[in-house]
Amino acid sequence: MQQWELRAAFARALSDMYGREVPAYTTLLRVSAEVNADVLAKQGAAAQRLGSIDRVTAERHGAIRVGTPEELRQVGQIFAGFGMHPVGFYDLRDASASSVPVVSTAFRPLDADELARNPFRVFTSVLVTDDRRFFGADLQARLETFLARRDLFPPRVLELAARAEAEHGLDGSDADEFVAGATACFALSREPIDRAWYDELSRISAVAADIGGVMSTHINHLTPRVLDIDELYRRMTDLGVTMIDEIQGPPAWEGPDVLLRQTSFRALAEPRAFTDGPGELRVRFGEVEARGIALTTAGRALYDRLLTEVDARRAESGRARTEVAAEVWRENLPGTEETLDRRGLGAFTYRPAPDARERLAAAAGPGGNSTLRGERILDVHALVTAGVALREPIVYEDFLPRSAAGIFQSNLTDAGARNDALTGADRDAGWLSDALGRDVADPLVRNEELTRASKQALAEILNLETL
Ligand code: OOG
Ligand code: NI
Repeated sequence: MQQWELRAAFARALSDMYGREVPAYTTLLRVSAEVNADVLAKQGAAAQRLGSIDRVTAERHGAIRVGTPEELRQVGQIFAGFGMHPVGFYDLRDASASSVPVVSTAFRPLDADELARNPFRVFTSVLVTDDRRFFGADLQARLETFLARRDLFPPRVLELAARAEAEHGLDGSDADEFVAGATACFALSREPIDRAWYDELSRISAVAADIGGVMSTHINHLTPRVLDIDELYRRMTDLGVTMIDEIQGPPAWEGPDVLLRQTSFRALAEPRAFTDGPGELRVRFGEVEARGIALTTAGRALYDRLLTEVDARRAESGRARTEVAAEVWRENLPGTEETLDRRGLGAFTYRPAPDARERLAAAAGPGGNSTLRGERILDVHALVTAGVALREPIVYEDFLPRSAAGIFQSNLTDAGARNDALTGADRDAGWLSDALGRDVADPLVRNEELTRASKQALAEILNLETL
């Protein structure tokens, strides 16, 4: 089995397991599929502008949380076996008003063809045990001692993962063993939980307890992709599922969808064993997302400015976030893909139209095929306008720190305790890379590479010097 087949099998196995563990997830999958079918019927080809319906239907992201740099390194090895690489650095400690003492990355395929085959990604967080805003020295020591005693990932699974990575796949029974073994690492454990220890951590942060209060990790949620998240939200609410207050990320508006919109609901309490008898915990939830066009560095900077603007106007007027955001969006964001691209805000690739050379020759002026209507071709937009090249949006394959913090936060019962008078611990993408022993890719740089490579290929096919 090639890595993408392993990855697809892993995503399916996790989905089957999560469906058995969390029944509301199955409802979410059904409603998502219904919404997607309706959008496809109504919009036809336009519905598949940001991915084929097959990709979108199979698409999931999961979330897991680990406790130590060593656990992070091991899980990075497992994901590498599935062709999933660390992309992006998210610091949720500062993105949230609640107590969320973690930093995160997402493991996902990097290459466009790998993403098209199966884009499975896992948002992965690691506890920051030395952050004094959350953990005093004594608690930190006990937490680290507890974490050092656990083995989340069996050596055999790690060995198969390393082989899958080195050989870009695995044969027959090894492949099955790897998928089953890796999936089992993320099942909810039946091992009894020490209630006093769990409660002590819960008082600081429910997330800390979920990670450091138990001897195992588990898949925390598994998120399908939907083509109309506003409709999904309405339908789930109609079914009696209490969703969080609003959809996170960009507002609903008439222009192009950019980045990522997400919403979630709290899962039911699940029975868990405790050392002093049976009990229950409510730690998992359901989430759904709609993906839009990725932004460039300039587009992302604009997005971040718009968030600040939305906050400011809300503080002034007390109006609802969604309403204010739609207004700010209309004032500042281009209403079409073309302008998003021309203003350098959206991330796109370009490919030759089916009869690109003929079209270029037909449109070319007297200076030969490096001119179009008498002007030298210097930018790709002229080629798109002349129908020589086709513009294709790059899908946003990553996450948003504010939304992630919102998802964490809205599924917690209380804010926990943090002392902002004390200093935190330094964490950045470099720290993550060192812990993982792998480069953490920067999604903005990655998309720039995709854009540049597509322009270069186009220039070569059309015999142009450069674009
Ligand atoms: C991760 C929360 C972030 C998302 O989609 O933004 C996330 C977690 O709960 O562990 O999954
Ligand atoms: Ni999520």
